[in-house]
Amino acid sequence: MADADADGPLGTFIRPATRTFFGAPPVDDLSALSAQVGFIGVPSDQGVIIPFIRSGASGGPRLVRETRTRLRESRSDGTSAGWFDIETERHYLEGLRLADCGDVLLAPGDVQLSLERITEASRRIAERGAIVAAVGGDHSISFPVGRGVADVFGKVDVVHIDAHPDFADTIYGSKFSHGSQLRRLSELPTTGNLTAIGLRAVDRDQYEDMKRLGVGFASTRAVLDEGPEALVDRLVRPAENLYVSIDIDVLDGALVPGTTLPEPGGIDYRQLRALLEAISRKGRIVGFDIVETSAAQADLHTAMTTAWLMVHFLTAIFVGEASPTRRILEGAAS
Ligand SMILES: [Mn+2]
Repeated sequence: MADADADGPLGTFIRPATRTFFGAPPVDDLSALSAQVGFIGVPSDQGVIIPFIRSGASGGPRLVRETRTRLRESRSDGTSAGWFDIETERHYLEGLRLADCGDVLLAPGDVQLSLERITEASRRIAERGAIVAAVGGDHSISFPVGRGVADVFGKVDVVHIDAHPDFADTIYGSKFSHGSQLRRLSELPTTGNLTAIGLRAVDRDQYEDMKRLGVGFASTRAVLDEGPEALVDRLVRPAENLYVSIDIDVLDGALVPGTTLPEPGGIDYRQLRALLEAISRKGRIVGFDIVETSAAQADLHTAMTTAWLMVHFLTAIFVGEASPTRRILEGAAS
């Protein structure tokens, strides 16, 4: 059979020197973006609580670009060659239009300006009709990315998947760390229902605040006891628009030694994948981020896990039988 790898943009045996996410065509003019998924790297360390936590998540986008899943590089027409799944004996995502929109140029020493740039990039990708797929970076980026997506879609429900709630009003006096971004998202008038899943390392005051402010939440134990599908069905309400924020540290610390703050006792890859598949059935996915893949330990295993998770989530979004995103996009295309 034909080798899916052979049909690269430069022919059979060479590839562009600069790697992009999944070999997607690079886009440097967002106003000309024409894709179903727009990847954007957000190489931020600015939200990390230093010196208590080791930084390095700014290297996440580079590490994820360097990995290689079974999702093959672009065909000569620029669309994805897709990936083969032996478990279902099907080929997924062939012909999907992916684009690598590059990295947000963060403003050195100016957090507010950096946040504005992240929001602007996300808004412009969403305006072009692409799902915003942001790769962090530390978790503080979810607030500006989610804000940019909500600028385009209006009401957006948020699902936060993380070992930690990141729901502190302030941490050491700052409102924009990687421990506060869910709280900032909750304050946006565009944010609807908010759900946090996979929690196991939680300060009591954040637990009390989530209860007081109506955030739906589930501990890691609840995911294990109920199972991912039943838990999502109980906790995540059907939504018109959904933004999903995935901290890779929701996985057991042994599985992701290259994340910023690995926590023991987490869920495994299959359980996280099942959570995302169940969430993809709850509403149109208008954007997601995947964060805290860190270069501090130069761990390509964690980056590979991150990349595979994106492939599996995109497959659920674009191929899943009960995916509202798929129905909406097919309706728009016909
Ligand atoms: Mn987090």
